[in-house]
Amino acid sequence: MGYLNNNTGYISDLLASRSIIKRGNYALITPDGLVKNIIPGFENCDVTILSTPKLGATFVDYLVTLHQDGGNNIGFGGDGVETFVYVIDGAIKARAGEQSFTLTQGGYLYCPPDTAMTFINNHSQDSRLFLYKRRYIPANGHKAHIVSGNVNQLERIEYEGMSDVILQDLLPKDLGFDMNMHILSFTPGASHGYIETHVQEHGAYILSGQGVYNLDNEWIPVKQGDYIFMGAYSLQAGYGVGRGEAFSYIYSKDCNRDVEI
Ligand code: UGY
Ligand code: MN
Repeated sequence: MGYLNNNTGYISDLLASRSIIKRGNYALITPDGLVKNIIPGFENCDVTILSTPKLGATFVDYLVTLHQDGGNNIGFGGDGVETFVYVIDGAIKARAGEQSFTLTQGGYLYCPPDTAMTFINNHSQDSRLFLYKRRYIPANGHKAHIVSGNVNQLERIEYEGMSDVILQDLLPKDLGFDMNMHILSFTPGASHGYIETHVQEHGAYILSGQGVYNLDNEWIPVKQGDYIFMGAYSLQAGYGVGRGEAFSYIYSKDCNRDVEI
């Protein structure tokens, strides 16, 4: 195990961190404390585990850096576990059953629970991935299927009537899917229209910009490279701040299922 950003050894400043962990409620995980995890099947990769059931999530998120020829060749997911991969930067070749895909920056692949995915970075520059898995919840008469696309080609939807907040839906609105992935982008000064309080969970990776985020009614500065877990009922909303880039994050959200009692 080692630190992800290779920032190890003697330090020249005070030990401090912006990360916050409130198990079962929310977490802000900043890049500086992230470590590399060894996971069977992941070769020549730096894998960092983010949300897990130990934090209170029903899903697992990972940040993966693939070095040359790095990847997962034995299969990630399947056997009842759905998976999703998003290319933050770089380019990979991925497979889902018999189908193969070339995914460049903004490219993504969803595999339903009966299909494991494999992927490889077959060139010399590193590629970085946001990776997700969750045990699929079936619904009678409906089925999920393989989906691949690129966010650079996706429709940009004005979010809840606000032209400076843009939503992109990465997966179909289809009852076969028990989760979706979205990207939400705020130009500086834009915000949610209200503080959300909902049963659905999110794992959000900040792709660009800076924001001030309300987590359980604490306003917290966040920026590109930070990761946020929002548990069920965790109060949440954000403002885009800064001078340039949109504050933009990719996030998962469970959907289309009743609550088990
Ligand atoms: O879809 C959502 O629940 C989303 N608006 N939540 C969020 O951005 N924290
Ligand atoms: Mn939400």
